[in-house]
Amino acid sequence: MRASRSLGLATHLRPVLGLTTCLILAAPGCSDDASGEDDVLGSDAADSGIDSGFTSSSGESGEATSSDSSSGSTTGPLLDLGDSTTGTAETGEVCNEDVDIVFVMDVSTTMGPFLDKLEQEINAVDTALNALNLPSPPQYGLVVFVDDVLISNAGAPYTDVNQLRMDFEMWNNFTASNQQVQGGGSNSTWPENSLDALYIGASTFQWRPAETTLRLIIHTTDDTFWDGPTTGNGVAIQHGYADTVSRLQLEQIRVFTFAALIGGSCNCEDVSPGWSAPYMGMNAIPESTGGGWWNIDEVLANQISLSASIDQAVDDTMCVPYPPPD
Ligand SMILES: [Ca+2]
Ligand SMILES: [Ca+2]
Repeated sequence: MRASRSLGLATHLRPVLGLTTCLILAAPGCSDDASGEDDVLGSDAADSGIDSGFTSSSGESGEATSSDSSSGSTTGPLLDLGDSTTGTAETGEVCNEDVDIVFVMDVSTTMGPFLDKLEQEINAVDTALNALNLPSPPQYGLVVFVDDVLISNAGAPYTDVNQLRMDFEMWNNFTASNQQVQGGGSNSTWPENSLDALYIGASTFQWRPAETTLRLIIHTTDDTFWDGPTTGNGVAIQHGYADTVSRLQLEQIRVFTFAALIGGSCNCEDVSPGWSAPYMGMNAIPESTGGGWWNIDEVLANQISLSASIDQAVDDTMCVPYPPPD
């Protein structure tokens, strides 16, 4: 069992990605080019000023209220990078991997405003990635879900970010319909099918080799999820929570989630389990996969930059070894 620790890495957001510091000597793809960049990782979440939504199981659980304006920052992702990136001398080596990002998007009706932002900011994300001088251009994928799931391009990558943006726009317009993504009827239930969507993203997208590729899922939802196998809103839900986590880990995919704390029909339900808090005794999915979590409501309130958050997810995980399964 590894010594899991949640790190509040984002005491500052870096809007422009520079050279990524390779923190681990033995990480694949590391070059020998030494750089003096000092990529400081807070060795203790308490030092960072970031409230850790993963580790707190107290009444403060998931409260992402850190807006430490004195440091000019907003809340960053809560990252769990395993236990090997802190407490050791940093090598300062420069390292680059290819980057594959699959967007796994809830397209139920309330998600329109978030998709507006994604549509507006995806080009900035792509520009920042291209500025990293990656071995080859970034590739993207798209999975959309309500109670059912659809993977775009049959799992083939988008190589043109403008095509991806047009598909974001199409699905953004779709949200107003309150329909299922495969056209099977309307959505009358609050839970959505995040798990099958994550699973299909992991299993069906044409990822490049894990040995040379940073594999990221950017997942968004503002609600809870069906835990399969079951039937939800008349749709067969295939996969359960543990099953989904195992597949993500097998494929070495990190999940970065933009999700809510409070939601449901009363707008009073705790919707954090699985995303920023444990779910039925299991770690949150971002924590289990070496990813991170942001509060979607802070993005919508312009307290967090969507594009800077995604850039930072890449910057903080590039060449960092995938955490061993719990
Ligand atoms: Ca919904
Ligand atoms: Ca539903």
